[in-house]
Amino acid sequence: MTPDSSPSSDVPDRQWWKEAIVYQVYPRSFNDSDGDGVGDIPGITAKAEYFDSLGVDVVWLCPVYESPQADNGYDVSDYRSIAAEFGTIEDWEHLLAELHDRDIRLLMDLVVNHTSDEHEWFEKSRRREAGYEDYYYWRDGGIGENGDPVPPNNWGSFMGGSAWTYDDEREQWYLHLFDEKQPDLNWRNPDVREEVASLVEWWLERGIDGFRVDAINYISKPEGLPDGESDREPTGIEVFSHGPRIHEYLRELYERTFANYDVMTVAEMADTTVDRAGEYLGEDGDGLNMILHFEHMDVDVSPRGRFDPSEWGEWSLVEFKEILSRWQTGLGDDWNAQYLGNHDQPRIVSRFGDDEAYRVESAKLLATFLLTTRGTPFVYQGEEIGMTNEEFERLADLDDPMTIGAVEDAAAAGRAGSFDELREFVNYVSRDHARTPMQWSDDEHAGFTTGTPWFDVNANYPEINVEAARADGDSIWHHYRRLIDLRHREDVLVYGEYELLLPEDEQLYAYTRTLGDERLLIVLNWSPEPASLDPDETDADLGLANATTLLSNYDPDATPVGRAFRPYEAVVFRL
Ligand code: TEU
Repeated sequence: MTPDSSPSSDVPDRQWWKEAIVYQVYPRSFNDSDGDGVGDIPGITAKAEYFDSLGVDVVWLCPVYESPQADNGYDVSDYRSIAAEFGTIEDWEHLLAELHDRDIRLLMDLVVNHTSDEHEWFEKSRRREAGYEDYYYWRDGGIGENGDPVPPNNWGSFMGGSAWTYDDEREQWYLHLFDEKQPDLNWRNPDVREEVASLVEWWLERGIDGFRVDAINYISKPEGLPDGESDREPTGIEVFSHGPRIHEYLRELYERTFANYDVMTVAEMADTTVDRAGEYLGEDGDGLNMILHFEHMDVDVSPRGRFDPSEWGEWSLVEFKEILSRWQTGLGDDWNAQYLGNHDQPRIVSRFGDDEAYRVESAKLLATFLLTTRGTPFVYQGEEIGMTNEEFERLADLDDPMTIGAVEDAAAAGRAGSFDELREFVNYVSRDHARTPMQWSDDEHAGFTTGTPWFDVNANYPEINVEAARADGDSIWHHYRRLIDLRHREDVLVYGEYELLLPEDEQLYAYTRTLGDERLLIVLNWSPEPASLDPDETDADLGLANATTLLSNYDPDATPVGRAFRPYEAVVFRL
């Protein structure tokens, strides 16, 4: 805390995880140490100094457990071991030690809505081994009008097609809300809940600092597994999301595990509103610390679902502000996570900024937004150097089963005859954009590997890479570093109240953060045209004339008071 920031008595419920900045690592695409073309744990450890120099406090590691990699590790076949291609448990222990030595904490990914079909629980379950029969959702199907077998209900999978697959060995259908290699665990079975609690405990005992909890809003399915009836996609989502016993399961898990450790828990929950969030968050909810909600991720896609190709690509700043402000102010004493991108989303500068004429300015604006709003900020690898979307020319260029499933569904529904008809849509929504290898330098393959990368490196790496960014004091990377530093120094940026100004302005996103006597004003010109801030139009008496500039993405000495904000100009003022 600096001498001029507020005394801690003004801060209710100070917590390390509220003050932390999280950096998300997608191991497969981060850094390859052994030249096999796939990122690995020693590669991540080699970048411990990198995390430290950027100033982040927590590293979130996407799944590194043993897995057939049908969904890049989100299909776990053994929760207590490390995938050979990523390293060994000793490598993982070394990573943890190297991070902890630098006061950086480690968040693991907890994927327990489903396992891999190669997990031994599933193998035993499909053989009906005693004690394992009900570990998953097994059901008999029916016979359709033409005499063919039909699945037990009409639910669709997030990866396209039906959520059910027939298993010849067990001679029954099993449920998988994601890929057919990701069967859903049956949380109704107390033995399953016991297994989950025990593996969570196992990792907590190894000294990790918390979990990001995957797709957790889907773990409770209603009695009888009724058909879905809305036109939302995938079919049935309104039935299988936030099911009837979800709070019982999460509260039980919390009391048996997280409650006994000083850890942070972040629940990934699509399809969640502010009102509902309170039921999950805090001691008076299910004990979770924060939620990765999706409302702002849905701003530019079809209301029926992100992979519906009939509507996409349009979004308005006014609506974006409305959504995010609702989350900023609507949670009462509860806390939340703040993010713009991750491994499931396109690159933020391509989606919410301008990745051509104003790539640097708009990437810095997005960083300013992320690091000056309320909630623990999550930075996804590559955002800090303004990595952009890739251009996928053919279906064969894609890797992500969700995008490929959406293309196959569109073809099956007669919406598109060829990939070409969907190319623009795919290039807008694909999760693959986030999964191209991290661009470290202008060496071959961007310094990611000395071998052949598992996924093509974006061709712009000679220009956009960490080495170049660190060498240039004006770069996006240094802007992130300065913002992280500022957030660490200013309690008001963490704990201050958020107030939106000018809600109807189509270019400016302006808000104040207030804590005791401290007040900051953040003005973001979220557009490629100049825009003026007229203090008379705002409700608050801002006293802008006496404001000082704390940070700007243009010349910091040229305070924009009395003149228009330039394209994508982003300024943090102290009032
Ligand atoms: O994502 C969850 C997920 O994909 C859905 O919750 C969401 O509804 C969907 O993306 C709609 O846009 C997590 C992981 O982050 C992702 O990488 C995995 O593929 C998925 O779970 C399955 O484990």
